[in-house]
Amino acid sequence: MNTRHIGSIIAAAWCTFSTLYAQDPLITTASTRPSYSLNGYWRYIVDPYDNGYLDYRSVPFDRSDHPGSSAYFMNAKPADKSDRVEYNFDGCDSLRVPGDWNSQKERLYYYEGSLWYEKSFEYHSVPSDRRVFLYFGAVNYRADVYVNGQKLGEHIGGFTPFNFDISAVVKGGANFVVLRVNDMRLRDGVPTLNTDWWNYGGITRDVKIIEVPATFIRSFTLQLDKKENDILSGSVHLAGSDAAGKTIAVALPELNKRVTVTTNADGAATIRINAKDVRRWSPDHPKLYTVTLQCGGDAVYDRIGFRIIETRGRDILLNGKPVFLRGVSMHEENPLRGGRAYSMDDAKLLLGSAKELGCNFVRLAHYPHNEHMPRLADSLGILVWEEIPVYWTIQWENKETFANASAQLRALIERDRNRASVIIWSMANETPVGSERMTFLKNLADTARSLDTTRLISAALELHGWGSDNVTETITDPFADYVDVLSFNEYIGWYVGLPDRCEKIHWNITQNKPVIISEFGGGAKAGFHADSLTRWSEEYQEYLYKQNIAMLQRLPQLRGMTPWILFDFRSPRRALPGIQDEWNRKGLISNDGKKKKAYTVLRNFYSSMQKESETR
Ligand code: GCB
Repeated sequence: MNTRHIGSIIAAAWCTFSTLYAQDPLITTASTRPSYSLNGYWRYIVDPYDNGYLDYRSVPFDRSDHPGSSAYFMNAKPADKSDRVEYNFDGCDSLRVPGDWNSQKERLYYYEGSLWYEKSFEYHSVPSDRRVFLYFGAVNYRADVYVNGQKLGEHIGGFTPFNFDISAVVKGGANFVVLRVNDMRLRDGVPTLNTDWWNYGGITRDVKIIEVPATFIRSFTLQLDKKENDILSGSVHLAGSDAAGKTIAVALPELNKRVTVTTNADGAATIRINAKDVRRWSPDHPKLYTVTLQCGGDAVYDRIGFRIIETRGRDILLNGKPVFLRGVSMHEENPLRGGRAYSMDDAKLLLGSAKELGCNFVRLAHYPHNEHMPRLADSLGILVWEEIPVYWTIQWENKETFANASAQLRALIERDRNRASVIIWSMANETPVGSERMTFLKNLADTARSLDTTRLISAALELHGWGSDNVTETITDPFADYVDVLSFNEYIGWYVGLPDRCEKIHWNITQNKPVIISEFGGGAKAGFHADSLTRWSEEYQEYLYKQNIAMLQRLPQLRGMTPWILFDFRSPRRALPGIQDEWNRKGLISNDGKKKKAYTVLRNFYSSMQKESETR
């Protein structure tokens, strides 16, 4: 057989193979369904050369045409243990799931590459009228998933949920799941090679098994209708072979409301419920209603708040009233424990700290955070900006990169579209103006609008030029025309001049839209005190905040801000010894929980804004 022949066989096999690898549509009703948790300790093997995945010709072992012995598959569990030539999970060390590997093992602190996870679990035999799904909250960055030695598929993107139907492979008794997780940063990835945060690898969010009837409620959404404010409108989607013509009962028991809807040929139905006596959700009254859906043997529920968010000229209106967004930016990191945040307790630390600062708004930067965050924000009454990791320099011209970004955006919207707290979908952060980037972002914004008409679109843009006088600030980015809220990052007093530069700035922002300052700030090492012109001192950062706040109050369209950032956060870009030590020090609170002087400046400003809004 000549080489060309082998190549074409491989190519043909690969095509069939990759279509098999599609994951199942996301079950957005997963969070409130009863489930069997696979959280806990998983055994692991570090595999920097990808030996468990690729043979010595770099061909994946799990490709259907691969002639290799199963003994070389990381996922194989030979009946006779001696079959396994190179690998064995027995006797391996364990990692906690959910959780990143970098913060759990010192030797994995800087590790970027492949790591294999394994967990054994007992299950019962599944009746033929039930379906079983394996659900992951998120795995950073690429996951290859195997159950009982059979590959289910792959998922790309480190911050969004996904699930696989395992009904055909799970069995009564002992089972095992194996994941190859690879967190290499990729030029064509989303995000790409360069970011200002730690690339935490691993199974970073909850893992669970969900069992449902053969036909089940895969997703539903219910919101106050933006056009008809006295109607709750939404949709429901069934999955399964028998999804057409099904009756679904939708109820809000607290208000004695109940309607039934019937699914169309695609298993979908629209919902309309009279909303006259529904109390609106707001930060002051974060009222949530239990909404239940029942279809045959399947029943789901969610806790949902109902509110209207819109813009009028330069105002952001929440339930028809202008609102000022007293915000702060945050990463999904628990600096006190170290590592990626993943739990409700972590969410309480992050959102509780924002609340204590006087915030009614947070920016969850720079990627989708775990689902506890918007759920807790719903019940605490905090408005939320969510974003996808289209950060700095994505490959704008690459169709696969777009498909990747768009898949992350879709999964985020699908997951959080019932969260009243979430008011803004952000498309990108600090991306360079250019025609390919414009098409990319415009297509993303169109995607978001096609999926959700009830929220606002934004992106963290940059300031453009200072005019001939060197102090006139403008936004000339054409993407400004496509957003509902104009947001930009500005680092006057840190990357641009000293803090007193703020006094000279003249705003010339001509767009008739509300403005949110998505970032401003500067670094300070907690406990380092000096005069207000000494960089890294708390006094410098304090002065910078005072100057910026005074400057921003002269911006007529200012309707909110999310200064950078609540806590110091880990970043490999921040090496300055004795000061940064791999922490970005722009936090208002240090990584050991100390409030810096600038914290008080912002808290006082927010408390004055809050009083002003109460007396209006
Ligand atoms: C930015 C980025 C943010 C960085 C920050 C900084 O503009 O959006 O991700 O961490 O600046 O500290 O430089």
